[in-house]
Amino acid sequence: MRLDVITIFPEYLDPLRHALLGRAIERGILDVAVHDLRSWTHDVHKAVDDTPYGGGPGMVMKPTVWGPALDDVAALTGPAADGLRLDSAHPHVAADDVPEPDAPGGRDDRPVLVVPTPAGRPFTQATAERWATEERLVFACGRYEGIDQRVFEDAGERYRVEEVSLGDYVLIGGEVAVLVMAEAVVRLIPGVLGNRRSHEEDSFQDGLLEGPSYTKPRVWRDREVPAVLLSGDHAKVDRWRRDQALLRTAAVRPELVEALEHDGRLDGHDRSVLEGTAE
Ligand code: 6GU
Repeated sequence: MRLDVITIFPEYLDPLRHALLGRAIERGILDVAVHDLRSWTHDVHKAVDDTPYGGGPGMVMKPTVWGPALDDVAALTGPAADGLRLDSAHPHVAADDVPEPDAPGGRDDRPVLVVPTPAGRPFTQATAERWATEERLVFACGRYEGIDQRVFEDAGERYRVEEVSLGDYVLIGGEVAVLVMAEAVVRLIPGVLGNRRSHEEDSFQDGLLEGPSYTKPRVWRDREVPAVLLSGDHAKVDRWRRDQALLRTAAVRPELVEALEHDGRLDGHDRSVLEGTAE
């Protein structure tokens, strides 16, 4: 997978090269290129924003800067060619070879353009799973009051544009959101996590939050590890873990349990655990 990030604060994205993501880069599973939006400015002040039409506070990022930046990153031309690693092939769509959005039979190979914004659709584990199978993800980090809307209408010719939000709060810009989303996506790529089972048992994988975990010592400050975990009975351990997951989810995210009930994904035992009548 190749990730491109366009931002006016390239140094904000340095953590992408550390830890888990850094290891994926070293092992050739992941390529990351961070592009300074100011490379596409045309004036001596390198202006990326201007006052909003219709008035009001703040500034809006300029389509005349974002448009060429997105063109070049899609095609890996101009200033965007710099980040290209020549030792690995990255299939991409040439500017004069744009596929139809719903080409019948053919897979849509336009990159996904992710636009982090509190006004977007919620980013969830399902989003991360969907993006984890993509060849290319391009992230457009806006600051100030956002980016001129025509940029995204126009980019629809070269990208599958998705405006997404991390939650119901406001960040200053998209950079930190990109770090969050990149980590959620990259850890799902096969070979990135050492232990394959470790994401099959994640929170959200089965619609539930994960229950508690324990390690040695068996007794710590007079607190014992639950006996079932020492029983060696794997079926009993699995059942206990699901019970704990159900109880935690019902306590902190009751709407997730309601969704499972609605989808017919709770059995009789699950219900008796939630009602407190299980033996
Ligand atoms: Cl994805 N971006 C920004 N700028 N603010 C946010 C957000 C994203 N999600 C919540 N607030």
